[in-house]
This record gives sequence, structure tokens and C-alpha cells, in this order.
Amino acid sequence: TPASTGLVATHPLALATVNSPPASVDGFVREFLRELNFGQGVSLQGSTVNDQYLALARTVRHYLMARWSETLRRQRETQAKGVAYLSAEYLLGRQLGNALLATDLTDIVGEGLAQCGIDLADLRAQEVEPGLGNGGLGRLAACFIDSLATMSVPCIGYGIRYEYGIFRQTFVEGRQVEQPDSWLALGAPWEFPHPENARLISFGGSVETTTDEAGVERRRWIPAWDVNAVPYNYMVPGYQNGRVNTLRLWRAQATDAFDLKIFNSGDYEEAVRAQTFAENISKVLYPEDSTPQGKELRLQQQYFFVAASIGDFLDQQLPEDFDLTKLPERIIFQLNDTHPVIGVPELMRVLVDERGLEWDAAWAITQKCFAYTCHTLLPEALEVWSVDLLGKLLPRHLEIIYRINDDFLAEVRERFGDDELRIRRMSIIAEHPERSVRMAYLATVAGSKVNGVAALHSQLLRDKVLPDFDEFYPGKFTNVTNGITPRRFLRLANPALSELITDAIGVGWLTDLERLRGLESYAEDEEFRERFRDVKAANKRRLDAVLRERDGFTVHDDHLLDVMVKRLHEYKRQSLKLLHIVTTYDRIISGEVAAADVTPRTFIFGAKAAPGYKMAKEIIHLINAVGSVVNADPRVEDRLKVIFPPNYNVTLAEKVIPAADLSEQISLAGKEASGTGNMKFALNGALTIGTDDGANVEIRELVGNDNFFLFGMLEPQVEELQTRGYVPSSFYEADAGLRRAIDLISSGAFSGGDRSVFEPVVSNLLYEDRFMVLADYAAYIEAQARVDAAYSDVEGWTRSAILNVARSGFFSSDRSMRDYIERIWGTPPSI
Ligand code: T68
Repeated sequence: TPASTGLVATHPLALATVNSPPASVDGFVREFLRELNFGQGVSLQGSTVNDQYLALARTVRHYLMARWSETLRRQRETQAKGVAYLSAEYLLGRQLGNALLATDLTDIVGEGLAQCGIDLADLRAQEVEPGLGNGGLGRLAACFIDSLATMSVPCIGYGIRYEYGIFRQTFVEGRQVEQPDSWLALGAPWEFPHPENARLISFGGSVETTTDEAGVERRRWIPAWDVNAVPYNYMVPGYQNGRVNTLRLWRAQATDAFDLKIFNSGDYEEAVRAQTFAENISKVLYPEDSTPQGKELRLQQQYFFVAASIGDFLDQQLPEDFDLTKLPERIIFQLNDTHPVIGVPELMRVLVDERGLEWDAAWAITQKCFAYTCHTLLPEALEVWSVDLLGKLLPRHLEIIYRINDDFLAEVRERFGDDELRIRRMSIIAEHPERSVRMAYLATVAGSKVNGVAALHSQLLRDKVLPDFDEFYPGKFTNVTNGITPRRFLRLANPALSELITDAIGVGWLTDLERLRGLESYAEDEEFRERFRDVKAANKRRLDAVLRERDGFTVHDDHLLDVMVKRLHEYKRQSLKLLHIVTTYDRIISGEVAAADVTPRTFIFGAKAAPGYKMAKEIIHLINAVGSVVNADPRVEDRLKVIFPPNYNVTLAEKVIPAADLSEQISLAGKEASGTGNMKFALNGALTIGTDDGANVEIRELVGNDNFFLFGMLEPQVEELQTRGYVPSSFYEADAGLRRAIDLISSGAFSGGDRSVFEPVVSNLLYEDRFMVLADYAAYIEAQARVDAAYSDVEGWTRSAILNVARSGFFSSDRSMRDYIERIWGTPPSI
């Protein structure tokens, strides 16, 4: 309840909800200095860069506050249908630039700070990005909430406020070493903690049967332990539209701080044991990507944030007398992969056990309130939880899951008779190798819709991963192709290109990205092409400055910049890129080609490997080893450079992508669900060399075959080769170039003569090669030759690059959001 205003209510400043500071240089400077003085407690003269950054962030926040408060007020009043996006990950990137863009304050702030003798760029550089996600899935969530705010759609993002985000990657002698990511250490100016709104989340214990007042038997969960979930709110500003949505991340806090009696007795460790245990839940992000870890703590994290979020929504966002049968008219819970799927039995538990609804009524509500997005095709990436673990941690939820499964299988029997094979295939409970809950199946049964993240992926999901369910639930499966926010990945990351675009086609494209089509005719304009090239070269110099300072690397602005940035995973095939580099190097040192005849290229890698993923780490080591040798070999005459800056993250992406000429999207066909980096590169005028996989398919369709380098097996060919029996060594035997590249690695050329170092990588390629690197090698080398030829035609290349920009409007996440609204949510955009 808000504090009583009493007499103060008559004060003029108290009449408005929240007042904004004046949007002028003077107004800003006054506000900024007040924050410095009264927020940080320092004078301008005595302030550090961090003081200044924190004061600036809080000042910019002030400009968003009135919009936020107004957005919340309106939502309370209209009770318009909204989206609760449930995601264990949000890879937000830096906040300052985006907040300045949203408020259109960049110029005012730049000038105001200059008057104070401060360079805005220095303060921007001070911000540590919240890396609360692993890769594509987490970044997608961040793009989606940006788009929803910009489109004025009511949305709350719910997630976890990890104390440590994705690890900071360092290299020691070329090998990955992980360091904790202390993103909160220097202060967290963007968050609003609300400890007074903490929610109690329970775990463990048992279930008993009780009889309620009406004499009806009810199951009741008697938990064994609990933890507080403390909400931390973040602003999600729409782009210059007066709207600010909310991202609410939960932090775990112990219910009992510590045991004073034990503390006084001197056993300090024991005194805080319970606290440490509870608070571990939001301590650190699991760095696993595309391979879910069946760890108890991870299940605790999932239930912790989902139970807090659903409880928060029902108790805090709805009016007190809300009729729960109307819940589907008010909210849709969008499940970002299976990580939040435990929310399904949780909503059932709340409706049935706590709110007293009948099972069938509760199930009817639940089925309409959830929708599920799948982000993978790898069978090993589909999350399962052992029944033992789930029953120990969440006994009542396990019961509910069993009941859901029983009812579901009864329906299957009704339709198909006692087709036991089918029943076993479709059961939410798997029996082998261990009794466990298939979370994707639970999500599919409970969700009103199930979507894949690119056209090909959604098709394969229906045909290969969940065909029985597709048959059983006609119309449930749909596609929404991923997207990226053009605010961050074009306007903020590439101001020079943004300006060139606006000069050509005027304003308005940033919220209506299809307008980039207007650039098509400029591809034929020689002067425009020259300006476009100037922008690219300037972005390479900007990257050069960043990497020089960061890691001591140089980037030549006259090299073709060939970039592969994404998580390190065998299916993404960084090793195929590496074989191309080794082959090119081998051709030079063997004298097959003169260095002077090789297209000068700088290869940039950015990739983190999951700490427990051995092969991925070996590949990182090999990339670094090849880089050291190639970069230092005088015979190469500096025409090839391999650079691998450690700790690739959103901040670095914003500098790398705008500088790129060539985008490497070379996963084995049928393995990359969508990819979103591929979209960012195309939008920034890089050409793609890629397989027919994920959203590459749609990129190629849109930008045109002539402006895309396609290579490799198609998905059905992959499937066919698999069935026929894939023997990687036969490709090695048959291709001299491939043999020489692999032999060069085996020879110890990149490991100081030691042949054992990269033996695991080589053997894996020769005798296992799950992702058919060797089978696609020849096609890839041939495609790279096409790249070289195309790049030598400067005007032709520029034309293609411009067409990539002009035809990438479809990949705005604003479009993705329209598709979700139309195909899944039915949320009318509200004002
Ligand atoms: C990615 N998945 C897909 N997973 O690989 C990518 N997994 O093709 C797609 O574009 C992107 O999702 C967005 O749809 C992931 O990023 C994970 O990060 C992840 C994290 C934990 C457990 C499993």
C-alpha cells in the first residue's frame, strides 16, 4: 500500500505521479551533478569514472521513471492481456546506450558531460554487461522484450538474477580458462530491488491427504525447506514511445540469515550453512549450452524462478477478486525452451491445491495459459528430469505430472486403441535408461501452441522430433522465425551505417524495418556504394582500436574480414572453418600458390566452450595454436591473420559484426535450429557463406542466391548419408587437400612438433565426425573460392552487401513479435 500522502498531497510536485527532469543540457547537468553529489557522495572533482558512470546511469533512469510509472498505472487500470515471458536466461548487453537511445538523450547527455569535462564514451566503456545467458536463446529473450516494449505490448519478463553470469573466458597458452563473472562488483545502477515483496518458495517434504470443510479429499504439500525469492526490477524501455515494460529477475535469499546460537558457539561455517545453501540457487548461471545438465541445483533454479513468477503474477498483477477461469484472457506464459516447464504443474498446484479449483477446470485454464518454444533439434539436448530427483525436490508436482500423463495417455488410447508402442513413445514419463520426465513432451501436452524458431526447424520438429504429437494435435505446431532488435544491432552497433541509411531513405525504418527495401535501388548508385564501403572500412578501424586496446590484436581495413562468432559446439563446425584456414596456409607454405595471390583475409573467432565440454575446449586450443603459427610465419606475408579475442559477448559483438565482410554460418544441415547471429551479419552488410540450415534458408531466399554463398549437403542428404553409413576417413582418403590439412595438424606443425597434442581432435574427425565436417569439406573449400572471386570484384561485392541490408528487414524481432501475437498469443497491441 502506498504511503498516505496527507497534507503533502496538496504540494504541486505531489500532484503528478512521477516528474521527469527537463530534457535540456542544463536540466541534465543539474540532475547528473545531484546524483554525483547525493547519490555517490562525491564532488565532480573528486569523482572516479565509476562514480560518474553510476551517477549517469541513475540520471538516465530518472528520465525513464515517469514512463515506467505511467505504463504500470495504465496496465493496472486496463488489465489488458499481456505476455509473461518465462526465461532462465536474458543476455541483455550494456544498458546505458539503449536507455539513451530510447529517451533520445544521447546528444544532450554528450554535451552536458562535455561541459563537466567528461567524455560520454569513457562512461559507456565503464559498464559491465549483465551476461545472464549462454548464447542465442538468452539473447533472443532480450531482443523480444525490447521489441514488445517498442510495440507497446504489455509484457513482463521473468527470470533469475544470477550473481555470476556466463564465465569470463581467458586463454592460458591457448587453452580456455574460466573466471567468475563478477558483473555486480562495481555497482548495479539499473536494478530496483524490492525485498519487501519477497515470495516464499518451498521445496522437498511430502504430500498428505486432507479433507476440506466441504468434506472433499484434497492433496496437500508439506514442504521441508524454503527460500525467499526477492524481486529485482529492470526497466525495459520502448524506443522513443513513452513506454517502459518490466523485467523482473529473482534473487534467492535465505529465510533464516544465520543461527546466532551456533555462531556464538564459534562454529561460523555451520552457522551460515543453511544461508549458503539457499542462496546458491541464484548464485551462478549454468554455462551449459544445448546440453542440459541434469543437476539438482539447476532444477531448483528452474522451480525457484517459475514459482516466484507465477505466484507474483497471480497475487500482485491481478485484481483481488479476479475470476481465475478468465486467466487465459489476461495472460499467456511463454516458455523459453523447457527450462520453465515446471511452471505447468506449478500453476495446476496453485489452482487446485491453493485456490480450490476442480482438476478439469484448472487443466482447461492451464492449457490455454502456456505456449512453448523449442530451440533445438539435437535429441541429447531435450531436457529430462529423473523421477527420483523430481519426487524428492517437488513431490506434489511429480504427482500432478503423473495425473496429467495418465489423462493424456487415456486420450491417446481413445484415439488409437491400445497401441502400446505409440503409448510408450508418447508418454511424458520415459522408462529408460532411467524413469524420468520428458519436459518437452510435458510442454507440448500442456501448451496451447508449440513453435520452432525458423521455418526449417519447425518443419523438422514436426516431422522428426515430435511427429506423434503433431499427428495427435493438429494445428498445435507452428513456426515463428527468430528475429533481432534493430535498435541494438543496427542503430547502436552501427551508427555510421544507420546514418547512411537515413540519408538515403529517411527516418522511420528503425521501427518498420521492411522499409530498408528502399535501399535496393541504391545498390546501383556508385556514390552510395563508395559511402557504404567507407562505412565498412571505418567499422574495421573502430574494431581495430577496440581489439588493440583489449587484446593487442590488429585488424587491417584492407583485409576481407571473415568472422565466425557463436558458442563453440561441434555441430556448428568451427573445425570446418579451421580446416579452410589450414588448407589456405598449406597452399602458401608448400608453394602451391604465391602468398601475393591469396586474398588477404583476417579470420575472427569468438566462442566460449562449456567448461565440461572436452572436445570443444580442444578445438579452442587448436584455433589458438593455428593462429599463433600462421600469424608469425613470414612466408604468409601477413595475408592471413587469425585472431581469437577471448570472452566474446554482446559488447564485443556490437563491434565485430558491423566490421564483418563474411559471415560464417556453417552448421551441419538440420542441426542449427535458427541462428540469430546470421541475421545480425546480413543486416550489417556482411555476405553469408552458409549451409542450408536454420534461418540461413530464409536469409538466402530473401537476399537472393547471388548474394549468398551456399554450400554443403542438404538435410535429407545428411540423413541419407547417415543411413547409408558415414565413414569420415573415406573422405580423407579421397581428397588430397583435406589429407594435407589434417596431416599438417597431425604432424605437430601447430604444437611445436608434439604429435600427441591435437590427436584427440584429429581422431575424432577421422573416426567419428558426428557432424560430417569431412563430408562437407570439399564443398566448403569450393565455396570459399567463390568468395575470393566475388571479393575481387569490389563493386559487385558492395552491391551484394547493400542488397543484404535492404532485404533483411524481415529479421526484425518486431516482426517475430507480430507473428507470436498473430499465431500464438492473440495479444492486441495496447497503447
Ligand atoms: C539456440 N539455443 C539455438 N540454447 O541453438 C539457435 N540450451 O539455433 C537459436 O537461434 C537460438 O537458440 C534462439 O532460438 C540456445 O542458445 C541454449 O543457450 C541453452 C541453454 C541451456 C540449456 C540448453
